[in-house]
Amino acid sequence: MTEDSFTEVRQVVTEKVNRFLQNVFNEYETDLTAQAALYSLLGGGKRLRPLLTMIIGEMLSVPEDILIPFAGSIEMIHTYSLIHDDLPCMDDDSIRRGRATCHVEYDEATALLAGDALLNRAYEILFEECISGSKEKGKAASYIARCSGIGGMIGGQSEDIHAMIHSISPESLYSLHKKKTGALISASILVPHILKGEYSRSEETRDFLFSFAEHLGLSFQIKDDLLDYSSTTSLMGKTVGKDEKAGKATFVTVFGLQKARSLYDMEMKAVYHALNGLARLGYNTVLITDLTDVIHEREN
Ligand code: GRG
Repeated sequence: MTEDSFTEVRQVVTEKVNRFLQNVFNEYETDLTAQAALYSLLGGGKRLRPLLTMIIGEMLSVPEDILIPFAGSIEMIHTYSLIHDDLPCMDDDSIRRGRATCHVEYDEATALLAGDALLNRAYEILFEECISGSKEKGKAASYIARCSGIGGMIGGQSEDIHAMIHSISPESLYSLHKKKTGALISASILVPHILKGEYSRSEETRDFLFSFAEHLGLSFQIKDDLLDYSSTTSLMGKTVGKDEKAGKATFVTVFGLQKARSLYDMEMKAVYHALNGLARLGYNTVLITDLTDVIHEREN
């Protein structure tokens, strides 16, 4: 695959996901909370999680129309988490995805409800898929809920709120970020495999996908911490450099810059190792490798 053809695939898939997302609040056009939710949902964002779901789904030969509601719901849950994370009671941020955060553009109460609306609408979409669909759809929806909940993203966020540089062990830092950032990335990667159901190469495939997901999630967070240290607010589209000032535990503040960079390299090595494993099983990993390169090289 040439760079151009991946760029084209990325654009086409992103457009399909965006088209799905544009319509999720159609019944509520005049509702201010729905407008605030759409403001955050449609105002930028790299769409990396739905891209992971769609491209891995394609690699596993899961039909696109089955994948779309799952990919879209994951992006809705991700967006809700960003809206809530930006609230004054959490990270208190004023810029996200290159523009005013939801509570700055609207108000705190509306932003809180917009996040709630996104989460609940995501689950409504998933329930609708389960009602009309297979057992696999139920399992995939349940996995998304698990990864988003107290054992995943919310649990990680809860630990992160209280994690300060001097009181956290390296093991706890890894564990909280596997949950906070890694769990929803895992859902994006494992959902296509769950939707595919049982088949001959299933166990080995699942193991490589698990490994890919775990290391990609960790590398994603370490890179975020490295960018928070070295990038600019305009490039990132969100406020940078707050973590160190606030005494927050990040891979850079806990391990130092050099060590954080080498931990990042280690995670990325493991990511590509897992992709090689999938290629050895006979999958066409060209697109997912290209997407991984994009994630690896991201500057925001
Ligand atoms: C509030 C329940 C709750 C959870 C919040 C994910 C999260 C948990 C907070 C976000 C904090 C943060 C910036 C974490 C670093 C990794 C991360 C999730 C970055 C944002 O994801 P991108 O880069 O964002 O994919 P876009 O905007 O491109 O979708």
